[in-house]
Amino acid sequence: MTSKIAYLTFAIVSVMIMAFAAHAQVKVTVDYNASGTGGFKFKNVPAPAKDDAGSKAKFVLLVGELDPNGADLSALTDGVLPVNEDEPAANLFFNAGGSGGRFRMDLGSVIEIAQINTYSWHPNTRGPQVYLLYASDGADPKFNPEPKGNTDPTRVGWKLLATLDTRPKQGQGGGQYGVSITDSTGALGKYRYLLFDFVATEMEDDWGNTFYSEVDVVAKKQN
Ligand SMILES: [Ca+2]
Repeated sequence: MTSKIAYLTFAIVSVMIMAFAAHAQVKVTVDYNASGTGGFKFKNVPAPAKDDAGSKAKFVLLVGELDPNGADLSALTDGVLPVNEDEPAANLFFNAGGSGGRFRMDLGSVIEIAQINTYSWHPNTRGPQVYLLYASDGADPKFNPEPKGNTDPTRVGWKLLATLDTRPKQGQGGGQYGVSITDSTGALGKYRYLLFDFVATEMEDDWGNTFYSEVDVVAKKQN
């Protein structure tokens, strides 16, 4: 029994090291305004853009249900932002009581991506962002464009770009968040598809699914 546990520990540590090596260049910048600002202006993370490369993306919901009190997936790229801290109709969020969900964005063609930025706003536990982000150019012969259920995207042609969690160590984390995912080389890579696994910030009550206001995909400027 002891040796089995020791083996498992070793296996987990190995996976963590490999994951670190594969994604060492990806940088996640998190910015926060406790009371929020009009237009989501942050110190480091750029304010949301209207004409970014994600603005015409097509969405497919793969796992989970959207909350009928919120907007649909297209609200993530419409360039329209909530003007106050608790505005369900201006945000995308998964259904009350659920643990989150998964959706895919199709950018229409392969583009070189410089940044992926996500924005959220809520007065308490639905403010912080917790998600996994995968990307693919669709070229892998094993590529599954719609991995559902418990399918691990990395086994069907997707690359895990980032895992992030902006929850504070203490408190509910209410406020406005901007997250920017970049790479030290200036580009995250060439991708057509993005897959988000949004995770609820808590399951102590039914209100843990984050109010996401916008997702921007910034193409790398070509020389
Ligand atoms: Ca929006």
